[in-house]
Amino acid sequence: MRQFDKAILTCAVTGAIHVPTMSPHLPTTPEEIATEAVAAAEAGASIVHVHVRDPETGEPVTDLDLFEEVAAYIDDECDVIVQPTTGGAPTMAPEERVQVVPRLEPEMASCNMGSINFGLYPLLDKYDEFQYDWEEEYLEGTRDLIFQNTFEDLETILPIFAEHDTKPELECYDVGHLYNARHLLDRGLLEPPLHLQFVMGIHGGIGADPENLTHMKRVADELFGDQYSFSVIGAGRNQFPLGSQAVNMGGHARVGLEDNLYLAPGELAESNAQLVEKMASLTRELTGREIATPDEVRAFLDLKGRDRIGV
Ligand code: KMH
Ligand code: ZN
Repeated sequence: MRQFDKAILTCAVTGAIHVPTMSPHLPTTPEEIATEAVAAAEAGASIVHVHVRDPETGEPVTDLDLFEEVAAYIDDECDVIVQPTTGGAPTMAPEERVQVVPRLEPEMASCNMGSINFGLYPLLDKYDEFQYDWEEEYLEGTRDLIFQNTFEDLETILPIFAEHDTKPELECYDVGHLYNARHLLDRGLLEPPLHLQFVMGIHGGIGADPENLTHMKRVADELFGDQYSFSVIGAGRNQFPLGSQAVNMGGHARVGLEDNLYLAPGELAESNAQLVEKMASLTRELTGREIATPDEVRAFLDLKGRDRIGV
């Protein structure tokens, strides 16, 4: 693993897993998403991971004008690294999801390392009524859905990242995805060093157990030696336990309402910034590591820089 004395905190501000019924604090309009991202940056996030939603209904969309509006607002306000999703929602096709890269030409974007089941339907059991018509159908639809990221998709998508010098953050939902990344590295479709995101606790991916995080790192060490860094997403209530373990292991952590709606058991987070503040304080207290600034992350990950983004 590449050593970095500072910890990188990413904030994923809205995503495509949660629906508006689940929290009144989930940002959905471009203004809300952008202001939440700026506040998260002020709280210590060096990277903000961004999805967009229909401003009227909160439904996840891939509207490039919305992405552009959000990115432009954030860039005007602060120097955080804006990382748009190319995962979009599990319901969207890969060729549609990647279009944000040529449009924004961002410094980084997420890139999903394999196809998986992505079951959001268990969340249905927690709610009796839904605010919008689309929500129940959207969650139920994931019972029979594959989040598609085939080798052919990756062969198409990764050259688009390379063309725009956009660093892919490799979302790995299970151990096999690490081997997919090694294969793509061997074929020259990925360039070292890699920045991996271990996504743990999605229904269809690896479970969010501490032993599994140790195992993911052990396999990554074997496959990539000192040519990779990693961050961890612990879905739901696993956000802080796994984030803390990750920063203790010398890795990095992602928090935010995309992955977890709660500040503590039974207590909804009122903002993304609250989640970042909590992770920053846990990181300092548990490890003594300081939180990296966006420019320190740019240098560590060798990003092209803000002066070369499209928007
Ligand atoms: N939604 C998370 C489980 C992406 O947007 O490309 C992982 C993620 C992937 O954020
Ligand atoms: Zn995402």
